[in-house]
Amino acid sequence: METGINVSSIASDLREYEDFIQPYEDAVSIVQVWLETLDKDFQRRHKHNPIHSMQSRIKTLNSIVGKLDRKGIPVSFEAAKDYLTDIAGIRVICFYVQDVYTIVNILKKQMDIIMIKEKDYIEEPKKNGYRSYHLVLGVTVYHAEGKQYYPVEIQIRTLAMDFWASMEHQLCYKAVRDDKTLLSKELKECSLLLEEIEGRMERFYDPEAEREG
Ligand code: 0O2
Repeated sequence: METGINVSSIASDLREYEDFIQPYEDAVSIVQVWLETLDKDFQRRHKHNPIHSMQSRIKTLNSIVGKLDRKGIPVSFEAAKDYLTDIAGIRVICFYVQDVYTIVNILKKQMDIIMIKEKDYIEEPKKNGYRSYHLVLGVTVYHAEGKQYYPVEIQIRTLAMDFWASMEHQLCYKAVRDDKTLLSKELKECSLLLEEIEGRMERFYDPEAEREG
């Protein structure tokens, strides 16, 4: 029966995607182990877990194709490898702003990494109010044939920053609305309020006290 769908071509694309994506999954696993170790070590030394939670994600084939298309780059796995640094991503949610910087500093000291991109949107928030620390690390993945760096985008932010980013994404993503100006103004104000609130709460956090307790 002629379905118009080339099943063997889809199967071969999927196989190619699986081969392509495997080292990115390996790179994410490596960073997750670093972060889990760091969190446990910090708890042992300071009686405090800097990491509240973590999520990782690998871009789907559809999303890779969509992003290359949007950037006007002809779609291929080679192009994805050369131009996309967010195929593998990890989001790390912390309690306090100082935890974010603790994690950033420890990650930067890991062996077998290169720094590809670093943006401190906490020190310098985006115009819309977005706050977060972004790193793209090249993480060494060892294969039978040798080793290679694969980029992992790591977004590190506090609970308050994550709350704002999730709400902003929910309210703005693909939304067609006629109150955009008011919404942007409100979101900016909410970001400043949340920054103030987390600062007030963080003032009560004393790492020395936790160590003694
Ligand atoms: P998704 O679906 O979360 O992956 P890039 O866009 O990656 O080519 P750029 O501009 O250097 O390059 O990226 P940047 O500024 O480091 O931001 C990358 C990611 O941070 C975004 O990925 C979002 O996840 C998050 N982000 C950045 N700005 C905002 C913002 O204003 N609001 C929210 N909610 N999230 C933001 P993607 O690919 O846009 O989306």
